[in-house]
Amino acid sequence: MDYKNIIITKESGYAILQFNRPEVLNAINMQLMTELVEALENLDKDDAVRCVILTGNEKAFAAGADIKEMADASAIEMLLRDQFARWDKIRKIKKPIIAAVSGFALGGGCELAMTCDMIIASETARFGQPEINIGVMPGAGGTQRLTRAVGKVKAMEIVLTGKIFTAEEAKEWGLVNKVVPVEYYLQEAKDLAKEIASKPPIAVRLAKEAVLKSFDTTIESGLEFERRNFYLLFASDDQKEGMKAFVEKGKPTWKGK
Ligand code: DAK
Repeated sequence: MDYKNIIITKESGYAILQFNRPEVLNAINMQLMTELVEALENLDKDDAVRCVILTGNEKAFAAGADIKEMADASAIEMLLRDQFARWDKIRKIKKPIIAAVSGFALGGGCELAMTCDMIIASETARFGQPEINIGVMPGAGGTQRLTRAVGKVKAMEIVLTGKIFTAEEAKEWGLVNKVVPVEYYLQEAKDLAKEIASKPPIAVRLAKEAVLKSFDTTIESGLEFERRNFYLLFASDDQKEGMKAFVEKGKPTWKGK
């Protein structure tokens, strides 16, 4: 595929998908979103890819949706653009996605990072939902995912003031997994991706699915869902291989079957 707004690099076991609009701090326009979703869906079908890293550059993960593209849109134009359908597709990706964030992750950029399954941040990362400062509010999950991650009072403060917060604060509030010096954030994300890529793929897929289920169900049906996925794994060759290797003190070789 010939992409203009993203760059895809494949490494052993994982892929890196880098936003490529540095001149506007990786502001997310419709074309970038279309490319991103298409690329993610293709990587999701690629057996050689077991984990995906989304990243920007040192200065910006993404400074939000492209304000210039939506500034003059009417409500009906926004509706017809149907951008939410594209954003929703990211949620359906089965492979784990790690956001490697440095610099600005604002508005839609912060929402995109939160749509990922894990976030590795550089010390220079800056998060926020500043939509309130331009007359709107978060529109791609900011009020929902942020609230689940940091709790009601913090989310209210962030969304209602639009204030930017640091990587360390994000870590302290439970939004990011790890904060490292800027020289290492991508390497840290790669190490995490490599580790996940070394695990049995079906178990990874069903475990991700079960964790995400916890966001939209009761504890009772979530536990039921988890149990079914757990039982299902006993139908995989990898379960037999993993447990046999443990008993025989060997090393398992995963088939992804
Ligand atoms: N959109 C378009 N261009 C942007 C941009 C953005 N979000 N952010 C930065 N840029 C552009 C700037 O206009 C500038 O371009 P030129 O003027 O050079 O042509 C270039 O990037 C460099 O930016 P600055 O000169 O401003 O750089 P500074 O270092 O001085 O400031 C900053 C960096 C990040 C503090 C500042 O650029 C800034 O405040 N940016 C806007 C941040 C923001 O408000 N983000 C939230 C946008 S609203 C939806 C889904 C999601 C959303 C909406 C709908 N649907 C599914 C329908 C999300 C909405 C948002 O994210």
